[in-house]
Amino acid sequence: MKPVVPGLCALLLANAAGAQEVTLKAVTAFAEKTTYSRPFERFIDRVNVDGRGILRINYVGGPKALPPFEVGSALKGGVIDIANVTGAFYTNLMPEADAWKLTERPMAELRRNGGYDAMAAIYAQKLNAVFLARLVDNNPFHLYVNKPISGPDLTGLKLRITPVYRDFFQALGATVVQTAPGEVYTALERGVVDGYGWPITGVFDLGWNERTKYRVDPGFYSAEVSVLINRNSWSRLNEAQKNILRKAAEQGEAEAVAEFAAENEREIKRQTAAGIETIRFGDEAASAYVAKAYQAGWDGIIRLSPATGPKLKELFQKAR
Ligand code: 173
Repeated sequence: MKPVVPGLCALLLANAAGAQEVTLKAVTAFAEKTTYSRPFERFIDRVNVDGRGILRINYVGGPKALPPFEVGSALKGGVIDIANVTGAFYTNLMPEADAWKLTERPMAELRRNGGYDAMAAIYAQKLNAVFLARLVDNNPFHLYVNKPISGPDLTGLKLRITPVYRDFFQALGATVVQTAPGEVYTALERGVVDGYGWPITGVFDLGWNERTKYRVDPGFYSAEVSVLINRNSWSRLNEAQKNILRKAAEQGEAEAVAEFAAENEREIKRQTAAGIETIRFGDEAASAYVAKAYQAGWDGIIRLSPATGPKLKELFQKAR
């Protein structure tokens, strides 16, 4: 039947509560259908199945739609409603967001011990956002290089970074240059950089395996990618709509640790098979390397956020 009044049918078919379907605009800071967007794409699918007639996410895409380092301000300003992004990409607005990389406790514990609440307050204040779910965890970062190194001394190396690696790599003597993931391949190809920081997974997504000789072990930190929603967009939702997002968020966050445990293993084998060699430090150098990573990381957070940094450190670091 053709509706006499356009839109009337849709209105009549809307959910039992009588509310109209709400559409939320979403972007990801990582290339579509790659490692760090896939968990978010699953989140969207779940919301759109569960939310039929009530709530729909309109996925407008990745870095082609919006540069990764602009996702934070687009979310804050309400240009987009939902973002899949890592804290390092919006430190310009919220330096504390980069502290997620330093968590040594699972999110379930951080949601109980006040760690989540402390961050949520900063998200509300500085990003005008609600932190819905961490979809990536238990996924260490590594240094990848094209020149061999014999120990944790990076003097003379020029490395591609984001804020995640800046303080650590500089503390080890490296020169650093920040780029979005989309510029890494060209930087390697042209020899603009001697290596880069990146997690254990995702090296194949943009073809970097073709331009990578060595992975340095051990890894350090825990990569974080999360779903955020603009606070005004969140406030406009009714309880049924919020519950659809809460359910998919909870499910995604609960899956992350086991999912990445499996992916990390697969990816190590795949890198080896692709000819990426491992540079492995001895036990003592390895412990010193990881200790320095956390030291430099927390010093950086506390320098940028002297008021909140120490409290986050207490809540995020391993109980000692
Ligand atoms: O290296 C990066 O671009 C980065 O900071 C990051 C963070 C989380 C997941 C993947 C990459």
